[in-house]
Amino acid sequence: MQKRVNLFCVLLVVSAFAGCVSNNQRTNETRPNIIFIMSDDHAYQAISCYGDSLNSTPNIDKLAKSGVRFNKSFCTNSICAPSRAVMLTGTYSHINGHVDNSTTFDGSQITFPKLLQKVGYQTAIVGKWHLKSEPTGFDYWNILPGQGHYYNPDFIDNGVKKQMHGYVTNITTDIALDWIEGRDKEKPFCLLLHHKAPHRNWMPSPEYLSKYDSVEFPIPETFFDEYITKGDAAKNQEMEINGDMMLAYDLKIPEIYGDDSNMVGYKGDMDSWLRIYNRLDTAQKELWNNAYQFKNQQLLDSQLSTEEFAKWKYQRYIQDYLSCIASVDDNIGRVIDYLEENNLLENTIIVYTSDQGFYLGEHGWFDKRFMYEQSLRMPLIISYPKKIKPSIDDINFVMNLDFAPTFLDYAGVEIPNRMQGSSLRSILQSDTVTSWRDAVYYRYYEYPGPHSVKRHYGIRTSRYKLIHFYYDVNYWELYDLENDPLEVNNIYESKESKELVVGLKIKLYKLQKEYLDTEEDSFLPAPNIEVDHNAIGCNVTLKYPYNEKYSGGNKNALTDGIRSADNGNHSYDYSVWQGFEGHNLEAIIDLNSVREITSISCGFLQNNTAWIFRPEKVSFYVSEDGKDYSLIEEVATKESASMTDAKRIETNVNIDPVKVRYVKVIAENIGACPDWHSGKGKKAWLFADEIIVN
Ligand code: SGN
Ligand code: CA
Repeated sequence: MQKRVNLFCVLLVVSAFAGCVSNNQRTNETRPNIIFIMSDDHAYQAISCYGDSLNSTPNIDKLAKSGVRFNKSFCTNSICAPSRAVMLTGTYSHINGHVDNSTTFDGSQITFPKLLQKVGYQTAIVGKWHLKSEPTGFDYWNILPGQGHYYNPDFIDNGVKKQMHGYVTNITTDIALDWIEGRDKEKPFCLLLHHKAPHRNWMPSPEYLSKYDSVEFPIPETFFDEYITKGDAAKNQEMEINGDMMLAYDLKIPEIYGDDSNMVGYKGDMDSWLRIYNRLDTAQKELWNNAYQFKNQQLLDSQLSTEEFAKWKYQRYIQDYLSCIASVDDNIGRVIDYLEENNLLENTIIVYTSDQGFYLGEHGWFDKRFMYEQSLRMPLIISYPKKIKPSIDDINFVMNLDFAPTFLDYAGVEIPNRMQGSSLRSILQSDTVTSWRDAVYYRYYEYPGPHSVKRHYGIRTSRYKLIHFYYDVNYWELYDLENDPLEVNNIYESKESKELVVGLKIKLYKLQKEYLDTEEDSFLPAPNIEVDHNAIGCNVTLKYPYNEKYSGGNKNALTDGIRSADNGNHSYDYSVWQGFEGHNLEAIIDLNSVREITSISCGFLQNNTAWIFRPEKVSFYVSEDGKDYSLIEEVATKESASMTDAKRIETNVNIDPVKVRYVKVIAENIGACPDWHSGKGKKAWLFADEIIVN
């Protein structure tokens, strides 16, 4: 609240000032430019100014030297698209609606670029966007589709897709600098320069392919963590360097499979890898092969134990990851140089951050999502030579929630009440800050989902962290960050923690109330639906097998009386769907005796982003003896409204009552992903949840 009062004073000053100067003067003298640089998944552990770092990032460090380095900067929901939505709107995920990566951003809501644009800022976003809907509030946008590619990436330039030649981090910077150069120099600007790097699958630029070949990085203390005091979420995640990284796609050792296409994971891994590798042109491939083939051969020639191989994987991961960061740092140097040469440095707020933290082998992990420190904490550096003193090291609890209010505050725009963060201006400009938050509230939703990190929420104070895991589990973890900075000793159950837990829960519930997030069951996948019908429990014979990965829970899932809910574009519970990869669903149901039936139906999933397509045609047959089948009807499924939203499609036939014992359903898989799809030519999936016979 204190902050709002301050802001009000600022606004009065700004508008009084505006009254006595011309618009141009006001623009140039009082309103700063903003360059908001963000990388994807850049861990603070990989920035040299953040202490005992693994690498050297001279340009990011230079920014820190000229401004403020935040040491306690946190995100509200440690995952890409949600964090970006928080930054744009200044609101928590449950307010802006973007709770997970599968959501489509509602671009009609208030964002800071829109408000800056309204008061005469030129606004642009270049690079990663990831919010699915088209950017709103930008005069210029040139974004990577989806996650983007490292080599020869496609860009969508104000709606038009074109492929660029080269390395993504350099190209993103080129486009950004071109835009700054070509802007209207009479107006202030706000540029969001958002890098894809160092996101998975960590592909270094040609000049850095061998950068860390001779460096052996220290293995994190918790690399072989067995999660002894932790609950099911930590034990069942799928983000372990040793167990979950793909050998070709992540670790760049496709040679390891030799001719053995029966090796576990071979197909999916090689598909993913080749799709990426084949973007390289001949010259790039040659550079790539020259760099990797020799080191890969060394690995193949050595006889590593399981533990040694795990350590090798860690080294390869960190080498590639840090090499990607070397390009990010170089390109930040280019931006600083440009601003310096063009006399823009003084009056430009430069922010460097990442969408969240990242694991670099701590607990044995890569990726993020958990509320544990490495993914909760984000790097954050802000420089603004005109107003901010150099070399400040700050320990206030700041959040990605605060970015929007901060930009608006500096631009002299009123901060909308809807925004839940606070302007960092008082922290940035004064030495002692009174009345600032002393705890952060966190909530993560994307489960079921990639990497299988269970839903949780919690509170972090300066000393403690209390986390509640919910949905399909119900338990708490508590860490004493002072005595246990590695978060390996969950003390929730200990007797001595009792009083502490009570106090922390009160604080947590208070924050939930303040942020309007008091419902635990919000944004859950809709529960599955129980249907009563005549084929429940009946034996199903499949002509082509379902893929074991998506069995629907059991082999008779198609007649178990459970189907998925129709939950629009929101996350589906994949556990009820039976998946058929690259071929048809052809099922015969034996009703055990001759019965009168009047309808047959079947539910299918369309989720194109997950390579799951509706069948174009579904044919329903019946038979009395299981030998002669008569076709009842062929049903063509209709295209659903949007290709990006997931949708359940029910196909149904009504029949004049007939007496039959066998029912046959043939649903035609489209076979291969269509030309417009990223999986073009690769096997398409067909998902069915229940064949309902009445
Ligand atoms: C992809 C990655 C995951 C990553 C998510 C979310 N797999 O699915 O490792 O967690 O994106 O990342 S990959 O095989 O496609 O690389 S995020 O940055 O968008 O949140
Ligand atoms: Ca079912």
